[in-house]
Amino acid sequence: MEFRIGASYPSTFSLQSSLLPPLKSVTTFTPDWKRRRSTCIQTFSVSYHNFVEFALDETRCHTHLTPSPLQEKFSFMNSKDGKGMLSMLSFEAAKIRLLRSLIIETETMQVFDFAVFPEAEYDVPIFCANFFTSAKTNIVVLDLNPLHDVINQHEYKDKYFKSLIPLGLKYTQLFPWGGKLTSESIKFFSPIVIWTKFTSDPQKYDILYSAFKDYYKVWLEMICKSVKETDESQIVLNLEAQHRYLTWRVEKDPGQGVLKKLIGDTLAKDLLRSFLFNGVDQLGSKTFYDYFPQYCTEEGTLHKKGNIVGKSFENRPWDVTGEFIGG
Ligand code: BLA
Repeated sequence: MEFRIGASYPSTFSLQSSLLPPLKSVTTFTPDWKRRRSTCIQTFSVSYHNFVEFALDETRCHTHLTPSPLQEKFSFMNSKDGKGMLSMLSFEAAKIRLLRSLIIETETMQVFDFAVFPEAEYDVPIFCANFFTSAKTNIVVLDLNPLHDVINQHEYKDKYFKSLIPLGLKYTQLFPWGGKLTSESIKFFSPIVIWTKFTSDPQKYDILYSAFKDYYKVWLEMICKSVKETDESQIVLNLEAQHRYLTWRVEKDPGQGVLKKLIGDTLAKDLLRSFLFNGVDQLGSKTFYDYFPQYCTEEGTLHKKGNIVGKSFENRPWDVTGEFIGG
C-alpha cells in the first residue's frame, strides 16, 4: 500500500515536534503505529483503518490521489495523556478538493471521521462517514450529504438520490433511526442517511462496513460521471453550500468536546478549522450567524428574536419513497 497510515510519510511526527509541547506525554508509544494500535484498541471488535484503506483503494481504481499539503502538518498526534492517538490522512484528486480522514483510538473509544469534498464546479454531495464507538454505544452518521435542498425541491433529489432509495432502504431497515438530533442537521442529510445508534456487536460492524463500501462506491460513481459546471452562478451556489456546511460542522460538531479533552482547546480548534473542515476560512466570508441566525439568541449576541434551537425528529423523517415527512 502506497500511503499506509503513518508508514510512508517522513513527516509523520512533524506535528508532534511542532505543535505538541509536552514530550513526556508522547514517549509512551514507539513509532510503530500498529503496535500502538493493538494496545489501544484491544477491547474493540472494529478497526476503522480497514474502512479508510478500502476507500483509498477504491478511489485509486478511478482516479489518481495526490497527498494534500495538509498531510505535512496533520498526520499523527498523541492525546495529552499519552493514551490515545489520532491518525490523519488527506488527499486531493481531479474533481476532489479534499479527501480527509481522522481516526481516533483510545482505551475507551474509537472515532472515524471521513469526508470527501468535491470541487465547487461539481454539485455532487459531500461524502460523510462519522462513527463514534465506545464500550457502551455506537453513534453513526453515514450519508452523501446533499449540497442543495432535498426537502422542498425535487430537482437535486431526483438527480442524485432517486436511484439510491432502494440502497438506502436496505440499510435503514437494518439500522433503525438514532432518535432526536440537532434539528438543523436534517437539512444537511439526504433521504438515504443512516443515522443510528447501537450497542457493540461484531455483526453490526460487518453491516456497517458493507454500508460504508456500498455508499462509497455509489458516491465514486457519482463523482466520476459528474460533468464540470460552467455556469458561474451555479458554481457560486455550490461554493456557498459547501461553505455553509463547513461553517455548520466547525461550530456545531458534537465531537468538539471530546476533541478538546483529548488534545486541548488550541490543537482541537486548529484540527477542526484547518484539517477536518478545511475551507471554512477560505471558501467564503459569511459567518455562522449569517447562515444560522436562529442561533443568535442562544449565544445572546443579538436581539431575542428567532427560533429556540433544539433537538427534533424522534423518528425517521423520510418515507420509503424518499419523501420528507418531517413537517
Ligand atoms: C453525536 N454526531 C452526533 C450526533 C450527530 C452527529 C447528528 C447526534 C447528536 C446531535 O445531533 O447533537 C453527527 N451531525 C453529525 C454529522 C453532521 C451533523 C456528521 O450535523 C453533518 C452535517 N463525533 C465526531 C468526532 C467525535 C464525535 C470527531 O465527529 C469525537 C471526537 C463524537 N458525536 C460524538 C459524540 C456524540 C456525537 C460523543 C454524542 C454527543 C451527544 O449526545 O451530545
